[in-house]
Amino acid sequence: MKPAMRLHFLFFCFFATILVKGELIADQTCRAEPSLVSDGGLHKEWEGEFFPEIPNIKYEGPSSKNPLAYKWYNADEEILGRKMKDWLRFSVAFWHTFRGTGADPFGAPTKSWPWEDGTNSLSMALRRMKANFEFLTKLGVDYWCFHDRDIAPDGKTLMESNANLDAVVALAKKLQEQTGIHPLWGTAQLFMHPRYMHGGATSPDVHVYAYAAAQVKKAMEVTHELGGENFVFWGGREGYQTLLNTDLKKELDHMASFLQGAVNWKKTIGFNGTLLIEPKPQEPTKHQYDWDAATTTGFLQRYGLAGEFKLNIECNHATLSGHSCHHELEIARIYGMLGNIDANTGDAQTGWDTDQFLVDVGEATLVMMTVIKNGGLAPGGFNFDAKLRRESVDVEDLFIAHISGMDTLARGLRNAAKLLQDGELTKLVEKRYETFTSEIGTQIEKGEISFEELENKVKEWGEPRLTSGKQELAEMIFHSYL
Ligand code: XUL
Ligand code: CO
Repeated sequence: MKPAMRLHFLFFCFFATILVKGELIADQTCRAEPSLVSDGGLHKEWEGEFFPEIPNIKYEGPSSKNPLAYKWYNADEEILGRKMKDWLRFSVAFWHTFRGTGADPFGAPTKSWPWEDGTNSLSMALRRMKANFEFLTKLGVDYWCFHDRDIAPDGKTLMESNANLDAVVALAKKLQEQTGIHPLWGTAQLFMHPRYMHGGATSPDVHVYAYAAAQVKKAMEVTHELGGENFVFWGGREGYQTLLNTDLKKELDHMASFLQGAVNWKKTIGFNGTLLIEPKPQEPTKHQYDWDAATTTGFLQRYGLAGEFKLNIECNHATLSGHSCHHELEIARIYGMLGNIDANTGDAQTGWDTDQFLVDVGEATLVMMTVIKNGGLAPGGFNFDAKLRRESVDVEDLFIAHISGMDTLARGLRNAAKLLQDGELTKLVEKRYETFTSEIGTQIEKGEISFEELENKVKEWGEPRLTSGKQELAEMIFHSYL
């Protein structure tokens, strides 16, 4: 690359990194120059294990001080009649765990995993996939998640990209057969490449819309080929920066046509997985169309797509939209739209998507209350859309982070099961609404009573008595279970 071009490229990297998740950009765009499919002579053979120092992670119970052991997650232990692993269905996100570099808008990558050779080559992608399966096996999880472009390098043409993807998918399939692990979900990455700067499905350029459709078509096919249980749409650049240059109605109509196209393709190829939409309010665009669970459900209903999709709720996205994760999960649950959870958390002092591993047991208990009330998540699960901090650079940190996140949710599951089984909080809530179990309450809920009849009732009853909301008692009960 000429010096001037390199400068230009670095400039792009800097801004792209600000706009999206620093790690993905840094890895796939800044470290790797576009269209890299050759080794650049850097490829070295990899012998033996990728994590020789790490044993298979086992359950040792709450008193264990071993950082490489589970204290709360006991995969085969039954809680409320179901194995913990079946409630939780943990998945590792390939993009963070194997493509995360620790780069941020102000700093270069910090991770230098021993198996990486600094290229975005096909041979590197194949080696990385082997590392992925050793990681999944040692951690003892059954699922993984991927974007098309984080498992295989972009080529110079769509067909070259597809061929790269096919080569990596063939290896992944072999490793899946050996391990019994398969994708919780796959997705198409429609936000990294400059062609998608105005969006994919909502780009004003029909050529870009077509490219996005072709990319999703292929990503759905390989997800199907690998036995993926779901397919996710996170509209990374489906939104706007200013309404002054945007035809809002056209973009929403186009997004709906695109999603309908995906539904049609799913049926054509016989893919039975669930299609999931992942709401997020902002970042990278100022306003993302899938703002939150309620907005996304409204959009799907308006376009007649609600029966074809469910939601993938990500906790850090929930807080960015001004809600709690619990709120987003409950909205999705009561609308019958809860499909999957991207497990992570944000930072109370930081206003963006920090994608941290969840360590707050209270939060995990709230999350698991919804999951239990939902009867579980299958065919969805918990995908760790979470990354190591920039400063965590040891290979064992990758394991510790996942173990910690899994233990937090497992502890949440134990707490939530006990809390719901004991029923104290449920009774408190039922009591608050008990007047609605009266004859009039039932008539209201059935829509069988008019305002006039209600007015007559008030004339008879007089002024309502003030009843306590019992918030502090509810909080006391909840916290006694943590
Ligand atoms: C972005 C995000 C994505 C999606 C998949 O914030 O969460 O990683 O989960 O594209
Ligand atoms: Co996510």
